Amino acid sequence: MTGAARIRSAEVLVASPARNFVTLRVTTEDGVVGLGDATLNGRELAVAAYLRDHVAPLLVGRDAHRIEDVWQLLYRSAYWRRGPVTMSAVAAVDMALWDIKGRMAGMPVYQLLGGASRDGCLVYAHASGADLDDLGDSVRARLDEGYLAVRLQVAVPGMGGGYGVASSRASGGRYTYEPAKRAGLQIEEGWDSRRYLRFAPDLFSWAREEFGAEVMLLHDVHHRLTPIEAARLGRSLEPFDLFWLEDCTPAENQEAFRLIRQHTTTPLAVGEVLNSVWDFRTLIQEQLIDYVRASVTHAGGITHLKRLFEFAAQYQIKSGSHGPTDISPVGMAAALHLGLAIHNFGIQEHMAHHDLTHEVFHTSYRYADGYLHPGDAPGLGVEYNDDAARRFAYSPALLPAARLTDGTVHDW
Ligand code: CS2
Ligand code: MG
Repeated sequence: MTGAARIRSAEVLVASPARNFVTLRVTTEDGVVGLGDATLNGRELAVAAYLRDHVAPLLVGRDAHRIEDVWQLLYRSAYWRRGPVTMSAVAAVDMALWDIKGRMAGMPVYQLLGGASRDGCLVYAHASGADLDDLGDSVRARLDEGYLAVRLQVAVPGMGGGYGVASSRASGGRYTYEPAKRAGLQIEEGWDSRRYLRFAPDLFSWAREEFGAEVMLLHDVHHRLTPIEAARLGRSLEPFDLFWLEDCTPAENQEAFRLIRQHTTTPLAVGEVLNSVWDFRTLIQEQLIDYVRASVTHAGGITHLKRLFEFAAQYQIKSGSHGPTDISPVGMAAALHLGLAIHNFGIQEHMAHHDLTHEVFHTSYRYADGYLHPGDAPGLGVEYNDDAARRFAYSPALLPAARLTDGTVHDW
């Protein structure tokens, strides 16, 4: 095989710089290194074992250049298809091979994907608060940083908390929302859909009065409503011109969105827990949503997510990649390379990582005035610092559970 770049090793790196991350490092016989993100929040070690025990032995000796062939091999020959663990493992390999190809070509990955379709990727930041005053401070901080789009989450009065509310100020005075908690027992939060549905229009009416018409406002319902409740929410928020309403009901039943769509013109974003193009088939073909929220890290890597976004493009649906702190800087870099290259880019979530995370992951993407650019370093542009990583041992962390007032487990 002329020009082959044989794989010498595939190592799984688990570290917890401020939060847990699983990283795959693929090295060729010539010493070219590629990184892939394999972090599945709260279920990290399942992907680490899948990669270490079942995928790494398959990779050694293969040609790192054959990205499509390796993708198809991992997807088809496992026999067991799809699912978050499998698709995150495949994603990590795919990212690492794109990284290697870019480094060998001396080009940033976005150039290999067809080159830039825009100057930078529009991003949205998070703002949250225990009440509207607190939320106001958080929004103003994001606007001062130049963000043009902000996601608003606030505790619902009388409900004791709510999805997406930051519990602490992290480094640099930033509010970062970290859903996974390093506690022995799983944290449980309360939920009351009626209170929430009454309060949500007040929240956005306040926000428009406070911050004006121009700023793009987003909101995440985190799968808490039934389809008809979601339809009502979408309709009640129409006067406030949301950029999108996210995960208003669980999407395993894709047809549920037909009902929501009949009732509201509020743009809908779906899919951070989905991982295959098949999970989106009805949502896309029937034009039931406006933004695809899948991520490079959980939906089969650059190769598969590109396919999914191109499918969505035929129906005028745009990308809106998931980008919380539980996607590592490697996953974020990959999302930015893909986002810069595709035509139907919509927006990218940007929940800035903790300073400790950047001690392990050195990135070359850059933020300015509401946009992120992946940078022009060869490959994905991220380096992994082993010495720093050794200081941060894995520490189990769990996502919370939600319970209704009567104690029934609800969707979180
Ligand atoms: C959220 C996430 O970013 C988002 O939109 O829904 O913070 C989500 O809760 C976490 O990624 C779960 O791991
Ligand atoms: Mg979300």
